[in-house]
Amino acid sequence: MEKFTRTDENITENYILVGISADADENRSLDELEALLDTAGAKAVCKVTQRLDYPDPATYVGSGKAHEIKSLVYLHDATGVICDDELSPAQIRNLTDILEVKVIDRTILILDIFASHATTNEGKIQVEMAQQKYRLSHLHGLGKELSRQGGGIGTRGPGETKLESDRRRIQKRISILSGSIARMKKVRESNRKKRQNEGIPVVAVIGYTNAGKSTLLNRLTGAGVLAEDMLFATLDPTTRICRLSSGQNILMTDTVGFINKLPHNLIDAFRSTLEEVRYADILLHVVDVSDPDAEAHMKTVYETLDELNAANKPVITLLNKIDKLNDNSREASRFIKDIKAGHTLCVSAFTGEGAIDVLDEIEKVLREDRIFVQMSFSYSQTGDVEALRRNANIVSEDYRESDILIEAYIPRAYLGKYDKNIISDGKNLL
Ligand SMILES: Nc1nc2c(ncn2[C@@H]2O[C@H](COP(=O)(O)OP(=O)(O)OP(=O)(O)O)[C@@H](O)[C@H]2O)c(=O)[nH]1
Ligand SMILES: [Mg+2]
Repeated sequence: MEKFTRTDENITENYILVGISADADENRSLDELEALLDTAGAKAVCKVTQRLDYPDPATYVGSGKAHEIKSLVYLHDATGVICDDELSPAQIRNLTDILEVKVIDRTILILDIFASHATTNEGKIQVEMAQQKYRLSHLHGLGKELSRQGGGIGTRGPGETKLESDRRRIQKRISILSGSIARMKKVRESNRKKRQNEGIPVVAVIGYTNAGKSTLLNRLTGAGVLAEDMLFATLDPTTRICRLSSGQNILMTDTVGFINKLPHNLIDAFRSTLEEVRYADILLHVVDVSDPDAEAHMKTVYETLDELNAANKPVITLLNKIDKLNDNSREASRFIKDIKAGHTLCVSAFTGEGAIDVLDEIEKVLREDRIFVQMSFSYSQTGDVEALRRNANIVSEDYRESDILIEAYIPRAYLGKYDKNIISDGKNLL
């Protein structure tokens, strides 16, 4: 896919970026906002940070600052102003009155990028759901913007019409979308059940956006997933099969990237897609170690996992992009510890350095997480025995008169599945 460029109108939008920070000299969040803006095809002309602990409830920045920004708008002939946090309807209204240009926020920008990157029906519906919810909760503030002609950030995705300012219509649309999302959730659940019955372990590749998740999936499985230097290139999870050196197959799933201040409506709307993470056996956490904010990114990833109730899983952290580091930083990166991860490796998904070790590490974690069990199957359950052979290390099989007695190391995750067959368990492999 080509990098997203504005095709719906032939203008480049120029924005003034506004943020608040406890430390006004360094506001890397605004650099990230600039990267998001770039991904959306617009340009940052100037960045303004005000030192504040909390946003001003009326105007986000103080009203004096807002008037300063107004002169900057004239100076740079800016199309609009974008604030680095989600604004309340009142903040949008008041700032628009002062600045007399379009005022948007980080949430609407992220929603806009998601809208233009969603390719599958499921992805599109989920993004629209988040957008409609945002519109519904910001109707008072967005009144002017919604009827504005000309489009631009915040108006892509579901067709922008005057009717969308009608609360009831938005609510009706939300209820239609909820129905579709519930149906898609059912399909996902039944697919997941099928996969669980086949007993192939699932490894979810997670991490901050642009960390190299898709590049890694491509490297390990030859998946051919779009990997680009842009934020949120991947919205729809791709799952590929991958064979470990022991011969065991695993499923690897690429996922949507996380970002600081990821809008809650988006997390909610994408919950069924993100459930893939919740039901994975192992999380492969990809970190761009060449990014000066790598550690803050890891923190954001774990906070998002918490929100998804997916925090308590074996994690293998990959310090990726080591090819971009000089020898000294390479050495230093070996000391970066991810305290939440049981295993940490340095890799380059791009050059392939360390990629083989990743598969070996997955194998090790899968083995660690196995339990020795004795099981009994009736002769009518030979299908289950067949499935067991594919995902367990069988120690012995005894075809007795009334049943088949099997001793095996099975993944801990499958204890529940074979609940009725297990006679005794307990002895760990390692
Ligand atoms: N130098 C270098 N670049 C890498 C490496 N891994 C990924 N990249 C680059 O980083 C950019 C982002 O890679 P992706 O694989 O799309 O990242 P992602 O985590 O899937 O990103 P999203 O889907 O947008 O969340 C691309 O330009 C890749 O070529 C690496 O090991 N070294
Ligand atoms: Mg990706």
